[in-house]
Amino acid sequence: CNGKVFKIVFVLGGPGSGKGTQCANIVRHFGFTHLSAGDLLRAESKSGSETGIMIENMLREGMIVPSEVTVKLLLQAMLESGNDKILIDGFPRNEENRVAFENIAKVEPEFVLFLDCPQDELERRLLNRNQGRDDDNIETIRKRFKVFIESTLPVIEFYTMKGKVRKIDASKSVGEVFEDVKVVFSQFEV
Ligand code: UP5
Ligand code: MG
Repeated sequence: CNGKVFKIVFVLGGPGSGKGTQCANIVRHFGFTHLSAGDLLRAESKSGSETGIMIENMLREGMIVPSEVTVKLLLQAMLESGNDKILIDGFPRNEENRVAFENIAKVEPEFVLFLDCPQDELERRLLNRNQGRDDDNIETIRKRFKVFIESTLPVIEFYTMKGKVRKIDASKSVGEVFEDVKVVFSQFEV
């Protein structure tokens, strides 16, 4: 990627599993830059451009935005970060995302942090979040779960086969989850 060698960690898990929350802690303790694909897409959706409107409609339906849009935003943010240690939160969400990123960025993740949490707990968290996200209503939340199971779990399975997945029980408290996250990142010397 422009001659720079990035150390990438993908952070995956169902909607509301705590990806954003845990990434904020990882940044503080381990010096990574946190890039949330969803946050980048939400920012882009407000641009008012044609692509922005397309993104807004897809997010409202819990659908996965085409990788050409997401990968471009991620690469731009990676280069702008000035950091070589990057947490990519909520991406790749399907095989198409994964292959596009590998082909364009020409980099594989060091490992994949998988925040595993049962659906009823995720639903409770998202319905309580109250941050005005257009996709935090029960209909879209259910669609997001379905897309996670159908499209994102296969990506996690792919990396499991490669021995790259570090799975954590994300149903515990924020602090307890972070204790387990710390063990994973402490073993990874960069
Ligand atoms: N909370 C967190 N941890 C907790 C804990 N251990 N115990 C109790 N409560 C906990 O947390 C969610 C809520 O739970 C918060 O209120 C938090 O305080 C509490 P958060 O850290 O925000 O969880 P996170 O996993 O980040 O949830 P988020 O809703 O962001 O996950 P999604 O995967 O649904 O959302 P994302 O922003 O990644 O994607 C949104 C949409 O963008 C997708 O549906 C898709 O349409 C689109 N998208 C793409 O198309 N392509 C991409 O590559 C990425 C996104
Ligand atoms: Mg998030």
